[in-house]
Amino acid sequence: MKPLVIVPTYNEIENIDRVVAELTGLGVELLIVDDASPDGTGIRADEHAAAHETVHVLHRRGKEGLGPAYIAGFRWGLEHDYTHLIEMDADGSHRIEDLPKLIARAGEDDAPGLVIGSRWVKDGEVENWPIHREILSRGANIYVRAALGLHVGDATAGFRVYRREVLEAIDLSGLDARGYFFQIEMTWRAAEAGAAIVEVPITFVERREGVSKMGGSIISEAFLGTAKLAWNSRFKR
Ligand SMILES: Nc1nc2c(ncn2[C@@H]2O[C@H](COP(=O)(O)OP(=O)(O)OP(=O)(O)O)[C@@H](O)[C@H]2O)c(=O)[nH]1
Ligand SMILES: [Mg+2]
Repeated sequence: MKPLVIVPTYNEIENIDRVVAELTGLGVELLIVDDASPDGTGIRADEHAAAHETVHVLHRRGKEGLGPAYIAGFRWGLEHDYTHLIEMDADGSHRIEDLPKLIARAGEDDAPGLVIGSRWVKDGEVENWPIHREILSRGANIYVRAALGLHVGDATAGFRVYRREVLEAIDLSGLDARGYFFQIEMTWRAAEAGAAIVEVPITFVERREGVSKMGGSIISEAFLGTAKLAWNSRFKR
């Protein structure tokens, strides 16, 4: 197994040192995908890459959203010889102690195509989340299950491990989602590609430093995108 953790960043200067220290401490390779953060996160990332062989950086021209950043990261990972590509936020919401559990699950004999670090399965948790965030996230997942018939508790989760074969089977150029819908659509595409999807409970912690990059347009993108996906899957084939 040779996993690569992809960490998208936009203005995460308060978080970048910690996330690099945690991941290098685990001995896992990481790729920071920075969208020209005005706060200098990309410059700091380069300094880490110069100091550690296991740290890589991909610079992009400007803020384009989470989806395009991950797709660029996946492409980079697939061009190299990684066996598993992992998504993880920089802001501390995805706890480093949960990462070995996800990787271990991905490496079990049944070799799942996608392992999701899930909040909304038994033993999954959220810490310090305001009630409106919890309602929104749970509601979104009920909607996604009803609309798409996916048997996944947490389809919007952004802490996940893909086997390279699954990403190779998905047409990444056909994806243009920027926010949570990126995760929903990738879950759908992985299922369509025949990947076995398993969930591992995690504790999701509200970000402590820096500010959120997700706004209202990201929510409507997820709502409308899911409806469109459901419509197309029912009537267009
Ligand atoms: N490269 C890149 N990274 C991004 C972009 N938008 C968000 N990110 C990163 O993606 C991860 C998740 O974004 P967050 O802003 O934490 O989104 P969120 O977790 O829904 O929001 P919070 O609950 O407020 O943390 C973080 O590491 C961000 O820095 C973007 O446009 N480009
Ligand atoms: Mg976050």
